[in-house]
Amino acid sequence: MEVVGALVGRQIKIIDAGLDLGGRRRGTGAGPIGMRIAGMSDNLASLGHQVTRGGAVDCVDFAVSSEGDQAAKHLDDIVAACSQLCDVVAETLEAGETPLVLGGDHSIACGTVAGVSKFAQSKNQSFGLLWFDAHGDMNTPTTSPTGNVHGMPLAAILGKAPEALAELGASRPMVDTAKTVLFGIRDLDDLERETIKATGCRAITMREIDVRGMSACIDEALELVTADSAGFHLSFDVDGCDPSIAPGVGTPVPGGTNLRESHLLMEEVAESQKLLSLEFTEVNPILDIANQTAELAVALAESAFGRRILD
Ligand SMILES: [Mn+2]
Repeated sequence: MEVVGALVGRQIKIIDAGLDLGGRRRGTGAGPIGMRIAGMSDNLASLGHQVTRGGAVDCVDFAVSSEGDQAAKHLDDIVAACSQLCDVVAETLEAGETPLVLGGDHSIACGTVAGVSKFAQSKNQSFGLLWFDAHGDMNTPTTSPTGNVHGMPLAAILGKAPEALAELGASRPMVDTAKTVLFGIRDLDDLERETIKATGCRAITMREIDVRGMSACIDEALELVTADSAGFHLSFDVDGCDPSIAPGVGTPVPGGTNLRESHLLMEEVAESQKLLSLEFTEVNPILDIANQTAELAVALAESAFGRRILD
């Protein structure tokens, strides 16, 4: 498989996935609009990429979606959106383009990663997954204190549950656990902690980042997700950043990465030249301050797609 990680001249397809059912908090549905207004397309194009619109995934409106199973609320409508997103992402990669998915709450990652897995399998290759987040997103319907599906996507991707999401990919788990890295976590539920340990994926906490430094942690993470793989998907939950720079999120947790640390991650992602696909999740313009969080996402996307301070 050809690696589509060039610093210039990439074909980037922006796909809107404005889902708000997974967090059961309205506003993330407007995330794609916020990032669009903040200049996502034009700013990436100015770096020398060709940027196109890939349309929007159908997301059932919160007002008409039924909760269904209380252990995994709105699951049916979330699965429908993720299934559609999976197909779009796989087709985009197949066409030699880079999917840039604009969320939407983090449950959309089940669709994105499922799509990457289908593409990778068709090429007989493996891929890595870098999951940037304040949370573990590793609850299951059994362990979740809320039944909110946006706290479960990584559990589904790694083959556990909810069942209907775990089955969306080309294989189960969708991605090799040894090539999966959780990055920036600082807020876990008790039972979720056990699930993270049981899966055996690498989990780099904010404490570890404090002790070892951001640069060393990024190096290790990128080594794991790129080792013997076609490339990696970066699932970027903006709540992984400190709320002082990313206030527009539904579940802010103090103590996240600061502005330069966040950019350093993206700059190193660009340097790796192994970024297959990228998504931004949990941007909530309704909770934001003058679109600051969407603007942060756009600036971070620029770094991930090759913007440099010098030269
Ligand atoms: Mn998340």
